[in-house]
This record gives sequence, structure tokens and C-alpha cells, in this order.
Amino acid sequence: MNGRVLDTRSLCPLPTLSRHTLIPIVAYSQCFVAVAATGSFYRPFTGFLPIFFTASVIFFFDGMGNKVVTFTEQQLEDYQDCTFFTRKEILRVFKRFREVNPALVPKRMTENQPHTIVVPLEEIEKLPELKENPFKRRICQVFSHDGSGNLTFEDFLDMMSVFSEAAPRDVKAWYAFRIYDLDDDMYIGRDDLLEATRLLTKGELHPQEREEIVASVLDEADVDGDGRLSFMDFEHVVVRAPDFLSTFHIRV
Ligand SMILES: *[C@@H]1O[C@H](CO)[C@@H](O)[C@H](O)[C@H]1NC(C)=O
Ligand SMILES: [Ca+2]
Ligand SMILES: [Ca+2]
Repeated sequence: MNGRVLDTRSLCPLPTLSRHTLIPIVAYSQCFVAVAATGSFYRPFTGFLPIFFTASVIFFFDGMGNKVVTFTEQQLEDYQDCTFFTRKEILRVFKRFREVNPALVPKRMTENQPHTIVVPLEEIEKLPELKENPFKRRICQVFSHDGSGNLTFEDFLDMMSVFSEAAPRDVKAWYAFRIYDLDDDMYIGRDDLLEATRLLTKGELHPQEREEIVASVLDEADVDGDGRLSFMDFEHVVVRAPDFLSTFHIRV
């Protein structure tokens, strides 16, 4: 996995979405498919752009060329146990985190700093891998320890772990569900879907068109007919969406 170079352009046509006028976003095999006004056809997606991290430096070096250890053995072991990452990947994630705000995040953290130093949401959102994602704010909120969207290193590590290739489908599905459940009531309701559709289409659809999309998503995906998607309803959708795993993905 390490060292493999991916051409993110070919895998990630979606950032161009913002430059097109979207006409219909239709429900298709129970997942959102965007069709651009130009007639171009985009890959089905669930609102999560495939985003990749390509950082390659594993250790930091001090001014004298000596290796600086960022975490204790115990911390690295704990992080390995709690994430889907190897220790090399954990250190790469840390590098990415630190790059967001090097003045705030020291190269060597004390034992508490990984869960006490908080990088503001506004700075995390500017990561190139997130900034085109219409759900970037919501994603940060879901992984934030206090729901504010501000992230500690441990929050960030969790987020990257869930988006990593190694995270299993059911874990990804659970977080995708949480992200779409914008009002945190444990259901993806009509209002959540309307807002998600608005975010996905950059507000370019008429409210009536969004209503139609939401009705058709519910029509297809609301298995038990209570007018909202439980996690079970949603899992059903995800299982049948062939692109789910590749779109719910950040490369470390
Ligand atoms: C999040 O960070 C911003 C900017 O540093 C700060 O103003 C805000 O109070 C923080 N929110 C919480 C809940 O800590
Ligand atoms: Ca909800
Ligand atoms: Ca339902």
C-alpha cells in the first residue's frame, strides 16, 4: 500500500462538479447519481468525493539530522489498536495534521497534547482533499470530540482511519450515515435529504426538484415505509452501491 502512486485525476472526476450546472440529481440504484447539464455522465456517488493524501515523510528530523520520535511506543500501539492504520501511516497522518497549523501543533507532543491541542475547523476544511467536498463541515463535526468541528490529532486520526482503504464497509457505512444524519436524530429524514441534496447540487436545483429527488430516494430506500431512513435502510443502500467504498475514501 505504501509508496503506491495513484493518479487522483482519473479516480476523482467529481471536483469538476462545481464547475458545471447540474440539472437532475436522480436516485439510481438507491444512490445519488449526478448528471451534468453538458451531458457528461458522472460516476454514481454518495456525496463523498474520493480524496487522497500522498504525504510520504515518515519521521521528522531535527536541525542536526537526528530522528525525532513523535509518539511514545505506548501511544503508537494504542493508535494501532484503535485505528485501521500501521504505525507508518499513523505518523504520516500526524504529518498531515501538523501541516495544517505548524505553529499550533508541536513536532513532539506531550502525552496529553494528541487529545488536547485543537485545530480549528476552518483550517481543517482548507485541506486540498476536503475543500471541494460539500460535506466537509459536517464530516469534521462528526469526527470532532465535542461536535464543534474543531479537531484534535486523535479526532483527525479517527477520521482518516474511517476514510482509509483498510476500514471495512460497515464502519464506513456507519459514518456515512452519521454524516447524512445532519440533525443527529439517528435517522436520515426528509429534511436531512433535502439539505444533503442542496449541498450536493450547490443550491442549483429548484426546491421542487429537490423535493422530487428526496421523494424518489425515500421511495427506493425506505424499506420499512416510515418515511425516513434508519441505519438498516441505509445499509441496504450502501451494500448495493458499487462505488461506495471507493468514494468514501481518503488516501493517507
Ligand atoms: C473552535 O475553534 C474556533 C477557532 O479557534 C473557536 O473560536 C471556537 O470557540 C472553537 N469551538 C469550540 C467548541 O471549542
Ligand atoms: Ca436526522
Ligand atoms: Ca425507514
